[in-house]
Amino acid sequence: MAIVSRGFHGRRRESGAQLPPGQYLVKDFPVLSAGPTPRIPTAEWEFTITTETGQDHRWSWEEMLDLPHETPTVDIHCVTKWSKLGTNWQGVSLDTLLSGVDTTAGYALAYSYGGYSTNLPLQDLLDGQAWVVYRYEGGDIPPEHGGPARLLVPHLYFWKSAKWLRGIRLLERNEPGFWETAGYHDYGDPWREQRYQGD
Ligand SMILES: Nc1nc2c(c(=O)[nH]1)N[C@H]1C(S)=C(S)[C@@H](COP(=O)(O)O)O[C@H]1N2
Ligand SMILES: [Mo]
Repeated sequence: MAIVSRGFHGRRRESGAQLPPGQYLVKDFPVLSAGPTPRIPTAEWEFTITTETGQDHRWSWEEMLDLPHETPTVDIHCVTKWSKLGTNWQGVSLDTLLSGVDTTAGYALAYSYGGYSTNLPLQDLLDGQAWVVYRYEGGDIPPEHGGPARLLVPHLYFWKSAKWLRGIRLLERNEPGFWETAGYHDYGDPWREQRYQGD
């Protein structure tokens, strides 16, 4: 596993490519939402990690803001082919959130206020690859872009970065989310152009 992923990142750096295959650059920030934008007051917002044994770990807005934060600058790649380079976020690493969580789960299902969900291997949330972000370019995240807080998993297509994040369920078995059930690729690596099932 580790060897495959090291070799893969190596190849990417050697190629010098900033854009995954089939993508084009945008300067603006498109909004892609499958439904209406939910408005969640931060006083009511909470984030829950539920383990495969049913244990809940819950953070209020204040508790989330009190955790050590990071400021990732990342490129994002939407499956509809736009990419945006060098976006600046602030939030809490999933490594931090999962550090006190006792789990042997292999999979995660992120779910949102409003009903959206998306799945990914738990490993893809670890090792500095994923954050719960609550600031974008120095301000609050606008509601249409997923505020108060969204998931940010930039190494996968952006549909994996659930907006209006409500929680993450840790699962022993893979469970497809909203777009994955509708025919999108289960994993969604933009560098391998995994857009749809069978890619
Ligand atoms: N809750 C929720 N999260 C979501 C979506 C959505 O429809 N609902 N769309 C996904 C898709 S397809 C993309 S490309 C990005 C778009 O984020 P943006 O609107 O901030 O550009 O959010 C992802 N997260
Ligand atoms: Mo997307």
